[in-house]
Amino acid sequence: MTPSMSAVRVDGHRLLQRLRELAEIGALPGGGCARLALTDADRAGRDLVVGWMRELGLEVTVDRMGNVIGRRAGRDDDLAPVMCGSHIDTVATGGVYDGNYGVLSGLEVVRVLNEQQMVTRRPLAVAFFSDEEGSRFAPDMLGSLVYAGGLGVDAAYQLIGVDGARYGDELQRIGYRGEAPCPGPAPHAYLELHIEQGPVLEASGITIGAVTGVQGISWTEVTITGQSNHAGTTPLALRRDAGLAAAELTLFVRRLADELGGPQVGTVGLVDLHPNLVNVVPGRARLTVDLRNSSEDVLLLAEKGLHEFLDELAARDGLTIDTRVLARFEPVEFDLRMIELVAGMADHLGQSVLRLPSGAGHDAQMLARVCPAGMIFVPSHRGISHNPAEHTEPDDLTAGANVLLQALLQLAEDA
Ligand code: HGY
Ligand code: MN
Ligand code: MN
Repeated sequence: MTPSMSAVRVDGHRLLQRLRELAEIGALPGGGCARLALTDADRAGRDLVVGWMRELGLEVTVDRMGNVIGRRAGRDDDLAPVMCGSHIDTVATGGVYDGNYGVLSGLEVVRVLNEQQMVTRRPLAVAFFSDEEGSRFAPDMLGSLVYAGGLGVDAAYQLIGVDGARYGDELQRIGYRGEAPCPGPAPHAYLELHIEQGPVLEASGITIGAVTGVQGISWTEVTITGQSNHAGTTPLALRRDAGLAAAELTLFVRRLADELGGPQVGTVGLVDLHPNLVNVVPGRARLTVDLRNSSEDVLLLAEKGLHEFLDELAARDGLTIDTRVLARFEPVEFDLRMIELVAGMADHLGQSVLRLPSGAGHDAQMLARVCPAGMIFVPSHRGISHNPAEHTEPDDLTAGANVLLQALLQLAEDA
């Protein structure tokens, strides 16, 4: 890497400005944004970012899953590119940094290199992957999962969202059902810059996280069928109350996580009662259970405990309980070289650094199936994310983007 390359830095103000512009799409009253995958808001966000990619002279490719990759030529242009990126879809109550920060920082890197007329040995690629959140179409990280060959495109097209829409139809409707094949070509390496979304870096007073891996994820949809009945006339002993079972399941999931201890977490995020009326005993309840742990063995234990509890509940109250796996990914360890590269670059740039695992899922865990992958974290204020109050200090955003820039330049000189 030439001395001028190691001296180059991003323009943090410009990056912040881009983040603000993208945040206007799907903006929520009072802050934050909602751009659920493949909605009109997602399309508008995609169109804006693709426009920026083209302004930067990137060669833009859209693949059959709607993953978008902007490619910048290298001196040895037939070498596999070094890829960075993340996602620009959000949860329904999203902040403005989750995913967007990694994609727009990648474009800021390209912009700086264009201004400095620097050409890296390997091509560079900036990607945003479809449906990383999985809130509308489960599983999460769907676009990068298919890109990495973990699921077939045609199977992904059949996925039905929480609103009953079909993935393939919605992708067609928003005009992002591209031609490029999935699985996509394996990059030389993949580096994702992301907010931590947890409390560790801020609590430790550390600016940069060199992410060691991602914990395992287990999403289960549970459908409990009892009998709707009159709230006034039905004696307690005769009830087959799906609403009561849903409440007991929610309490059980928290107790299970407490008892397993360590990094175990458990969340019932979606509860849908039917008919959801004041004077009717609920006949049906649909819930989601999100279990996570960095140990696959303990995650399996948690899943076993869940199913045993559901069997007992069904037997006790004469309920029918059906389950459906929405997402299941084992824990992932990132490539040691990538972890040390991030830590070394943070050091080189005079930033404090901590090695830590990711509590959230990320596209990097899918790219890790096909190439050396790593992540850079910056602090989340009070550890808040998936919430409009999500915030990271501008200096931290700039520091993270400079670590990304310098690490990409190093990787792009690989033979
Ligand atoms: O669920 C997750 O961890 C990520 O936000 N998709
Ligand atoms: Mn994210
Ligand atoms: Mn997220």
